[in-house]
Amino acid sequence: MHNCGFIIKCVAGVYDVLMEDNSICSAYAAGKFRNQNVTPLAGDKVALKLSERENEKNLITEIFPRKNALVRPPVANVDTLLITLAVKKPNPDLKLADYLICYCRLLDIEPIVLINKSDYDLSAAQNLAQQFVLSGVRAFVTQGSSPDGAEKLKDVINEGITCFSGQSAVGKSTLTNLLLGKQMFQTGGLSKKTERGRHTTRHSEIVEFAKGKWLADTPGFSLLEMPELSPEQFKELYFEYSEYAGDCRFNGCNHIHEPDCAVKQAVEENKLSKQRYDRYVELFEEIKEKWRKRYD
Ligand SMILES: Nc1nc2c(ncn2[C@@H]2O[C@H](COP(=O)(O)OP(=O)(O)O)[C@@H](O)[C@H]2O)c(=O)[nH]1
Ligand SMILES: [Mg+2]
Ligand SMILES: [Zn+2]
Repeated sequence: MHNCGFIIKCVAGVYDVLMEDNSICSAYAAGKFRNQNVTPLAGDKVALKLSERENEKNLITEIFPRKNALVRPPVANVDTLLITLAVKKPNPDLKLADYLICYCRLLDIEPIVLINKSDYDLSAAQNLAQQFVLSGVRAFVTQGSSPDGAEKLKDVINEGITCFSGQSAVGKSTLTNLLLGKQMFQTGGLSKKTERGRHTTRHSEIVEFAKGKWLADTPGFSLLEMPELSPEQFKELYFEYSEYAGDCRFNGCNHIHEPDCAVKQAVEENKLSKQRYDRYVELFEEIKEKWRKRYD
């Protein structure tokens, strides 16, 4: 008998599949996946062949087409990435955030920027958030150390699957606990050992924190796992520049050294974030350099 479900957990090759009747079915991947070099992941919608006899296992027989799949955490069909920054301690790595936004757009994930530790400096947090809002990216100020914002944060996150990313110590575990309403994780970086255990590629889990909203239990989406972008690809991922690019004098304008550039004009008029534009110029040059040397 065939049935469909949604993988919510994988530990050492055993999958928990949420079935249409809300029951959870324990299942294994059919052998054919190994030959095809694919692994079912948390977040996958799958078809199962349920056991008809004792001693027989429930088998995942089909994986429905994915919109995307991350390497770490190993989760498929991610809808939202919470790019988390701190106002300070640690100082925000804004280039990392910009880069992550590019990859989100490449993978059809909505980036949402969270400026955490706002208790240190609320107006600095709001200014940082504004840079992203001017770039068409939703951004919110948060304070992991207070439970007050939890409901609002739950509301702004999309239905589907969400994952945290960002530098160490910005507050990812703290905010995860806030969303889940329980101490799922130790915070303060004291749990290196246990968290490393969770981070193995053999474990992944998504947890429902509000109706239809699922959170991956480990932060991820590291730059190391991403394909290298060509300068051309990189530029196209600044969606907020596309609406001006048609008015640049040169076709294929990179919005850097070219005269009569509508993007630079919009930056001067504060229609686009100057800070994010300055980082764009730096990142563009870095990516161009790397791309040129890619076969060395
Ligand atoms: N002042 C302040 N500290 C916070 C806030 N959120 C988290 N922290 C603290 O920052 C430290 C690192 O947080 P953690 O969640 O472990 O960061 P992670 O490495 O990103 O998972 C911990 O000591 C938290 O208690 C916040 O909004 N304000
Ligand atoms: Mg953590
Ligand atoms: Zn231009």
